[in-house]
Amino acid sequence: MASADSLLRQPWRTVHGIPMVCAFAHNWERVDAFQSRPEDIVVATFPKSGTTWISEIVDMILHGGDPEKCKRDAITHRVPMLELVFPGQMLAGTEQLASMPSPRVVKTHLPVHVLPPTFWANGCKMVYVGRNAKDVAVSFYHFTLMNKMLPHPGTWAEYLEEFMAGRVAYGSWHDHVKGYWERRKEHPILYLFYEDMKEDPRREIGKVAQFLQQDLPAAVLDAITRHTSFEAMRDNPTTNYTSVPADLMDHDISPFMRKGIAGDWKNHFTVAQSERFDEDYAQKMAGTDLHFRTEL
Ligand code: PPS
Repeated sequence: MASADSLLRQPWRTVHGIPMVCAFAHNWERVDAFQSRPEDIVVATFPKSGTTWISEIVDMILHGGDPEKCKRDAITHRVPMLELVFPGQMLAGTEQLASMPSPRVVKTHLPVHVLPPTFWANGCKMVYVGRNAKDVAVSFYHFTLMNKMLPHPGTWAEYLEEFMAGRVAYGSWHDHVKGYWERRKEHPILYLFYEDMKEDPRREIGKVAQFLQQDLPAAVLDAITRHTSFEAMRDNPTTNYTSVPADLMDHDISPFMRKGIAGDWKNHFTVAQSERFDEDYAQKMAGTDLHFRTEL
């Protein structure tokens, strides 16, 4: 295994045809060979789509809306990321998960064709969150500036080209969102949208509770809604990622909990970039009935 320093700002490696964070690509057999349990709950997203938000919501639901129980540990430990590994700094996600009691909540950004087959075979419930591509691109750009496990993104204009071409971690946003959208027809996947969660968080939290067969009183739904607001999660050290070593994530460059809004892309895209993006988007999303809102 390479040393930690030699894994920072490295080019992508390729795993099952998609660009992968260099550190994560080492010993990929650990992911392919991972054994799910039927009661596992998978939280799947393209990066920067509200993964941490939905993870906290699911953990709160499973703990009856008790915020103190959810402050037992950092979100990265309560909801381990399947494919994550960084030598010397963090225990691999697969190892964290192996020692967890059920029901485990498993975070992953893997697209449908890379997710280990065991999750499909065991019929594991999945909660997918999609977020409009323009806001994802902006959020991912800022995250790539502050997260040294990823290659340096260059300028915004350069990064946007990479994003559109699917040359970012986990590959094409378009393929990712469409993959789970199609798979939900044959597998228990609750497909949510970040913009819907912003519009009416309590309504969307109710959908998650129902999907997980947790009958929660109105007061508990209210408590979960308050606890998982952007402001509450930004100020909560167990959800705001400040526990990740600073040499990996530098919040002074851009905080993990950055803005938490729908439509921030308007502050970053030029008119020309937006038009070009829309044209490319129309081609890549042609023929699907999957639609995203880019503003509220
Ligand atoms: S990661 O690294 O892929 O797991 O990141 P992820 O958690 O998917 O996405 C981070 C973005 O989600 C925003 N966020 C929230 N928005 C609204 N409400 C809540 N509670 C919330 N929690 C996190 C976070 O601010 C990132 O978006 P941007 O646009 O960068 O602010």
